[in-house]
Amino acid sequence: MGKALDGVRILDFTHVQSGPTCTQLLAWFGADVIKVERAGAGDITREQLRDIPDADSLYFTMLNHNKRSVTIDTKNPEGKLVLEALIQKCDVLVENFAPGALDRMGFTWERIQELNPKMIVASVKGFGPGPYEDCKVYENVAQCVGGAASTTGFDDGPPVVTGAQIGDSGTGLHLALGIVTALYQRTMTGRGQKVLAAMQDGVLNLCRVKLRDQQRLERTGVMKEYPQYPNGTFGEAVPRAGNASGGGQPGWILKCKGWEHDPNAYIYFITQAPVWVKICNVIGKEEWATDPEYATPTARLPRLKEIFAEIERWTMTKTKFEAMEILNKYDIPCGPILSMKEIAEDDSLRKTGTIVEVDHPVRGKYLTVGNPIKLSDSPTDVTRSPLLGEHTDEVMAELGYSREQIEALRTVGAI
Ligand code: CAO
Repeated sequence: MGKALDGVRILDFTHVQSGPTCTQLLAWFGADVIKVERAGAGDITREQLRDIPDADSLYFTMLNHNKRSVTIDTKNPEGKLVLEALIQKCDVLVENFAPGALDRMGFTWERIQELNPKMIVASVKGFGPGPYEDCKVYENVAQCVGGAASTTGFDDGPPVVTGAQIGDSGTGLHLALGIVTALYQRTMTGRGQKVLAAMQDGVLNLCRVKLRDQQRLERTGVMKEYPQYPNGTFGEAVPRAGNASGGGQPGWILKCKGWEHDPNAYIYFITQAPVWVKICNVIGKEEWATDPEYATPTARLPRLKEIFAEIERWTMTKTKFEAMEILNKYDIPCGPILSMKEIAEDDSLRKTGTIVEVDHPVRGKYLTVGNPIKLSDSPTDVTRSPLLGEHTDEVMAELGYSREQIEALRTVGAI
């Protein structure tokens, strides 16, 4: 079966996490992704957080599947010519260098357009145009400036960053959407364009509901579904809401059997209004179903702490999986807190290709997260990440270089 992006060639000038997640997705959808790396060194993550000496790290391998790797010194005049040939041959250039790095290399938007007017140039940057546009940015910085950290954690503690890489992988995902959209527009205009995904913007997009709450707070001075209500105080900005649900369905994380020893023996429990009577029956508080102090969502809001404490008395008598099984029978929304170990061992995630085992010639077998987006006509086959420069000769030959020319470029350090 063909792939959705068959025939699309990507010049992948990305490194670390944000850019590579974007081009990995495009590769999974069938694009030919040619990763250009610094000769002799490669993407810095190849050697970061190594668990096996001299083998590409999991950090690198898990972000660079299904790509080809060529090494080019793009500051070498002859290396620049190779890059120019690649620009002429590709549809999209994706980069996430520090602001200005591509220009300093001599590849301004204007120069790229001269070489290939159909080229789409897609960039991840920390910030969009403005006072911080020249700043370098990493994941947690993006979480802090995009509104995630100030709204995550507990009210009596400091801001907290999340384990989900919403700044890096989240922005990579935004950029991938921008790229396929620009490719679609190109089918009508015949022109390339610039695509920018700023990490601050990507995080803020994912924190949209918190900007909603900021405005609700300014209008009413209180947000009744937040744990600060009814006894705490609200300040001027959206407070950290602990484990409260984001919307109008109150939820909280509750202890389950074994919580004293297992840091993940917890379940997320949502007191969804339509199943309130079932919740009362399951936890043995049948009287709450008709008691006017508990029977309606509005009546429950000031009592959520007490209600969750009562539900927890029930969840603590079950393991998180037992609780999940019982609650699911009644359509009560809930979810066990799964550890990474449990996720890695989950059969259903392996069956769907969301967790995949990959073999690598140097490091051997390892687990990775496969394509989370499933297309019925474009299935994903996850293949291992390339070794540094593994495809340099192959790609150079495709660009029309002879064996002698390739050797000569290698001798001068251009590739
Ligand atoms: N040949 C020769 N030189 C190369 C090259 C190649 N193949 N590939 C890259 N380089 C050079 C660039 O030309 C640039 O040199 P100059 O600084 O002299 O212009 C340099 O390598 C690129 O460096 P950088 O500044 O991008 O890298 P850094 O490690 O200092 O910074 C990062 C890393 C991530 C902070 C920065 O790239 C950045 O802010 N990127 C945008 C935001 C982003 O994606 N952040 C997420 C990173 S993942 O957490």
